[in-house]
Amino acid sequence: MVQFLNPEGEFGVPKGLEAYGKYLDALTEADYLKFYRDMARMRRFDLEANALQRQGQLGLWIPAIGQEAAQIGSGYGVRGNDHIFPSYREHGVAITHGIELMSILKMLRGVNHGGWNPEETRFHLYAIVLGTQTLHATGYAMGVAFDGKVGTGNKDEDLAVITYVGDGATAEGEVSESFLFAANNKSPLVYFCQNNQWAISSPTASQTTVPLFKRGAGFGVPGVRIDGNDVLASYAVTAKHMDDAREGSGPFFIEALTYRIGAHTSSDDPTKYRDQAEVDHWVARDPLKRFEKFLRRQGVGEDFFTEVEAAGEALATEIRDATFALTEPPIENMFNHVYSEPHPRIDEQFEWLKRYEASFGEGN
Ligand SMILES: Cc1ncc(C[n+]2csc(CCOP(=O)(O)OP(=O)(O)O)c2C)c(N)n1
Repeated sequence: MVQFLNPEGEFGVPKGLEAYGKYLDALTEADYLKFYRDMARMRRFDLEANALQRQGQLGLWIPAIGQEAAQIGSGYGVRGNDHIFPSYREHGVAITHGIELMSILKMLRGVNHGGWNPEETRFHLYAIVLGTQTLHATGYAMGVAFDGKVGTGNKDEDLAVITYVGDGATAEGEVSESFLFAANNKSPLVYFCQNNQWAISSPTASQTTVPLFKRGAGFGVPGVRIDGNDVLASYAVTAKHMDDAREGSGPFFIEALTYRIGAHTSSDDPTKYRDQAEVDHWVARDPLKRFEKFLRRQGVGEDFFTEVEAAGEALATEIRDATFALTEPPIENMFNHVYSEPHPRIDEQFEWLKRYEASFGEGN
């Protein structure tokens, strides 16, 4: 397992991992502080969104507490023109790629259709149908190769694709199909699997009899396991395999061992299927605390942590105010993006809905 920071925040590059370790040599103190700021931002956003859901402001919340190192590290390992195909829990990766956080909350309140423009950010839409995003990513990566944007040596033009997938989702047929197509076409694709130990109430052991990082090997997709609670491992391993993919070495699978500390979603009660002792074990391995210990060892002072805390409170206020200010969208939005061209059946349904709404009388 690739690990550079132990749970006490002590840093070391173990023998044999130098090819990954060299990616850390290029990091400056500003990069370290950015990693911490964004991990803390992700956590504060999560806590506030959860509270907003509990107060009836959101239809659903999908917590990612505990997965900050996996997401912020890998998000920063993705560069240049690369494209990202997330599942539905990648709020931290979204932060690293400029997604407006309110657009995630609007989707979970049901006032937009989950739309942001991937062309602006290269961060594609959340995919709730498990595993489908791996096929979307494979198709995109195959297209990149057909367009001749792999392995040319032109750093401004070449690109790779990353897709995020859960441990449970690896059991879906789509993921195996994507392995086959990506390997056979030597596609520039990295799979980043956050093994957070649970697929709702199903433990990882019920999805696989071999470690997940070996799942792709029979298809020709090699893999590695990393400590997903170590932001430096997550960054370095993602950056290296994205570089390799961009240079033409084909697909690769990263299994980041982490833990979902919160519920699967706000509709789930994890106390029904897992023990508190297990949760406590992982809380003691909190990725944010581990990185804080590392930074303090590096000499980062209290002022920085105070500033980050204040920024978190400001973010929380900002998203609360913005959520309370949201208004209902016009009903035609529901019909606007079904087809690219107008369609008589859709027009008919819209007319029916308008008559139905009018039947309640003015002001209803
Ligand atoms: C094809 C499909 N089957 C079932 C579901 C219901 N479902 C939503 S999330 C989930 C568990 C997924 O677990 P995992 O892939 O480990 O990701 P995590 O939620 O832990 O991030 C299930 C079964 C779905 N969304 N899509």
